[in-house]
Amino acid sequence: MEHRRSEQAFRAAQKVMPGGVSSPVRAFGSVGGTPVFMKAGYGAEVTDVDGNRYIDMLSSWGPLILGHAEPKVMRAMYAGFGGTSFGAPTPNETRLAKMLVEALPSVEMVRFVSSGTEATMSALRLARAATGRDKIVKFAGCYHGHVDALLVQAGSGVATLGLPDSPGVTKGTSGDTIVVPYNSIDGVKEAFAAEGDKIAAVIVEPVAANMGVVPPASGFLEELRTITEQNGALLIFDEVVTGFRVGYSGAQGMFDIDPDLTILGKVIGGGLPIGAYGGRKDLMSQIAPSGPVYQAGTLAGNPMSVAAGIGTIRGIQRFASAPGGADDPAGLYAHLDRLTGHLVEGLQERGKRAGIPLTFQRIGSMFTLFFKDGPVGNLQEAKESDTQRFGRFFHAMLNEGVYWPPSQFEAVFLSAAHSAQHVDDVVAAAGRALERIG
Ligand code: KE4
Repeated sequence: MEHRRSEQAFRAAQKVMPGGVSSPVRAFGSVGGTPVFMKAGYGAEVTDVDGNRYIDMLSSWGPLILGHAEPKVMRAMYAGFGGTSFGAPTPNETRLAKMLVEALPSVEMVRFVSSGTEATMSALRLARAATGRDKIVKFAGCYHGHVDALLVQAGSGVATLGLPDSPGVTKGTSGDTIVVPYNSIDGVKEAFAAEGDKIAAVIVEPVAANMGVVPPASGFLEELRTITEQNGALLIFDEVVTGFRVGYSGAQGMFDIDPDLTILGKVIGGGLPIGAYGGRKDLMSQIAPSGPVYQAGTLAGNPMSVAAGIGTIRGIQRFASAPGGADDPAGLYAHLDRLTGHLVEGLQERGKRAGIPLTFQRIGSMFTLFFKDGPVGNLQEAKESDTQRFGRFFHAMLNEGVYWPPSQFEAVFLSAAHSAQHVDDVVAAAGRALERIG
């Protein structure tokens, strides 16, 4: 495959943008080589600036559950408003807010922002204001956006005060964050035993996707709900990835748990910039202007973003093969679960043929292929993966015309636009790639 134009584009980009990209993971840092610059996407396929076509396994890190440039979403985006932004309220914001409230039983009110990071930052501020407490518990390997308070790494020990995980994050900021291994209820209990009356909230990816896909251990989320309730702390589900991805009611619907606050993004904007946080009315009504907790945004609830979000959620609701008929949003998720299951079965079979130890962890249409033997239950186990071999797999797949997520610690996301033929083609390509990397 020819990547001359991407190489030129990357050289030009590096002159005026740090690392030549707008977000670090796009720079292929963990897989090596020159990032591919994209020109267009349609359905399950993308085309790069050299004209190479790929089956897209990234779906823009999750938002595009209906595929690229889905016609109804594109029409909704252009038809739904009379301009790009007004800085004034619009009816579509209320329409999208109502869709979220109807889909998520724990959410009575939402506020829109422009990214998942902003939504997390605002939810943490609200949790601290509502409880009058400062400390936050997070889990190693979970990523919630580049919020200072959460760019912390675990120290030694099970429940440790966070250490700054990036220059520019102050010890003061990270000192209010306690880091616990994912799936470690003992760690959570230890944190509450030590600081229970100071902990404002526990924030968790209910299905972790940023150390690769790591499902919650049985009972983990239920225990978090019980411990936070017993200690007067809030439970925050970061559903930026899982919201409208693992099911119409997200992971909270899948596991039947009501968090106090929920963070959303990605799918609810259909690929346009968006974030949202929501929860009980008694909490959300504390957000300005109805309450004292300040949060604002010039482009929050942007007309194009909310129109694309409405178009996407309506597309989910209408999905043709919905067994319950037009209004059974579960239809898309059952279809994607079957399709992704076939893909993973095929990949497992090819991995066995190549004699390469692989572990697959999947929830619905999102999964990670770990280059290691044995389950991954937390960050430490994820880091046992052979990232060098993953890098060779990534490039072998790229040359086969399959755009895999450029990091071992991310997830593959399928869409309604992926067909059985796409799945067969990806399995065949993986078979050749795995043989080649040996
Ligand atoms: P954004 O600020 O990127 O919209 O959302 C941050 C965020 C919050 N919560 C979870 C669970 C997330 O996964 C993310 C962002 N996800 C990454 C990919 N895993 C975005 C890719 C990137 O950073 O370029």
